[in-house]
Amino acid sequence: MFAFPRIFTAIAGATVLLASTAGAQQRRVTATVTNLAPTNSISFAPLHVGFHNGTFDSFNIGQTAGAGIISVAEGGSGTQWLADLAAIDPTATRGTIGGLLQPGQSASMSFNVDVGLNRYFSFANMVVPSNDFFLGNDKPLLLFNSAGDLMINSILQSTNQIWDAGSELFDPQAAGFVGNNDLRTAQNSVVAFNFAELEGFNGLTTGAGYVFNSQLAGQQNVYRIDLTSSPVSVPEPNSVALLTAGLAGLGWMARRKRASTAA
Ligand SMILES: [Ca+2]
Ligand SMILES: [Ca+2]
Repeated sequence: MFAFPRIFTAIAGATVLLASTAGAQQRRVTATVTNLAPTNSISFAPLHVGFHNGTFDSFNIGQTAGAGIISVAEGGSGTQWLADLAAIDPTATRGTIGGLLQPGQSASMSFNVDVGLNRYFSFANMVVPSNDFFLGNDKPLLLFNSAGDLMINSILQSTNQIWDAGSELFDPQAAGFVGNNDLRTAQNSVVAFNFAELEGFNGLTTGAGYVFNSQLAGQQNVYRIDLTSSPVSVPEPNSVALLTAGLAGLGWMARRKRASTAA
């Protein structure tokens, strides 16, 4: 009388939970980032990413950058950017990949993504050295189709896609990675493409110890995000039903045993 109903209630609860997880189109998504820039050229701060429902818009070309993007571009921090994303879409999957990524280096991270809800992708990181340069997507990128399949396997970023946040004036003395990052002079401008200014850092010693040499030309690939997706393994409904029946059977046997012992 006592043990069996309690076991049954617990199993019924577990069944409901597994069924709702299976219906949520969960995928295991692995993102690998690679710095394609020449040796001694630009490095990148950790990449902040979000898989979301498409309502989060990180910034707009030709407009003043928000606090989230300014924080990424001037100091590499994703705290504000990730909080902004969570405020717009509380169901988003968010994270930060790797550490300082020097030329030739890669880093990976895996995420559980509900691709039924969160089919879009946004990313942002700081380009170093710089005062306020960053990589990021102006418009949310549609990654998954309605069946939950990954439609984009690789996101390439070239020199022509390096943004200037427009928030801090170019000044090597105040630039992250070669100067004092606590200093800044407000630029009061808007988000625009800019990689030419990076040559202004040539010959300066970076925080990683190498002497910077931009070597960058137009249309040159500098960064890649590779994406893979696989189903998250959850028990099939049939095996859940069998497990439930099996455990219920065990509970029934235990009850029988107790009953016969008592008799
Ligand atoms: Ca935008
Ligand atoms: Ca600037």
